[in-house]
Amino acid sequence: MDLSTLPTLTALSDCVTIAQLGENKIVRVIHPKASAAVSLHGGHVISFKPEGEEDLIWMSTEAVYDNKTALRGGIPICWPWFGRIAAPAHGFARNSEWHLIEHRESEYGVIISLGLTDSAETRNIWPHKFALVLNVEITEALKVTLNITNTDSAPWRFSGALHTYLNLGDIHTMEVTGMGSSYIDGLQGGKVCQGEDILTLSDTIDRVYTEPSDEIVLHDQTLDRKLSVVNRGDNSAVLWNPWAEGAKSMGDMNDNGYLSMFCIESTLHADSLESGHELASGDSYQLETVISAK
Ligand code: TA6
Repeated sequence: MDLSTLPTLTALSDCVTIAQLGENKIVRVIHPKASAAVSLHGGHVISFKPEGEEDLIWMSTEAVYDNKTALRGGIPICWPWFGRIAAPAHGFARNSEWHLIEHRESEYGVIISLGLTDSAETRNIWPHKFALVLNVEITEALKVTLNITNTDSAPWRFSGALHTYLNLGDIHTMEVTGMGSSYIDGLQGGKVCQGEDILTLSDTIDRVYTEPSDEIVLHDQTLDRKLSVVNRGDNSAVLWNPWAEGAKSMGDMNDNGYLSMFCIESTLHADSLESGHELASGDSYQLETVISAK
């Protein structure tokens, strides 16, 4: 995506502007170290390009920027649950309008902070009070931290994910290491399986890896680079690619889209709302992912 062509609505500094993309408002960062873009709808990172690199983040060419639809690609914020254990799928955060709290910049890069708190609309879906702050740190690496605070008077439970779509040259020439070997297979009804230490793909995959290493590495032979993913606050890494049939079945993914994307997700996984992570009143939790090119 060429960020520089998006019309500017407001200039916040030399590096940070609010721009328009379809109906969505985008916080656009163009800094000597990296450029990036974050949609206020969804609190959704849609681009991260360190200087001299191709985008590390994949966005679907068919993504719908109508300020209503969850965006296909980027880093969807799945919260207060991951998956289809309740409706809407992956929670409501990726479909909510976030607000810009602040932006800070230095010679090393820019930090954008967005916020989302409960409203009548969110309490109608999930009856709890909360405050989310999303810090997006744009330097030579991209650090995305979701700060979750229980502002209610009683504890509640949650799960979630930073559902990153990585951009790659060709899925057939990709190898992934560091995800561990134990996984729950979403394509086999949640069967617990043991896999290889190196993952290559020739078909769809939808797995929850339950013992990932500190660093997961995607080796992209076509673009001749390695993408490093370091997650914190997670209990698993979800790896997903819909392959050709899955891509065809999605209205917002072009038929060949699956060839150039792979999801490595920082996930706090739970099988149900009831078995999610408990957060006491007044307490906070952080879910994080750090992505860089080597
Ligand atoms: O994270 C993997 C997954 O849960 C898959 O099962 C797949 O459906 C994907 O997310 C995309 O979900 P979405 O609701 O965005 O279509």
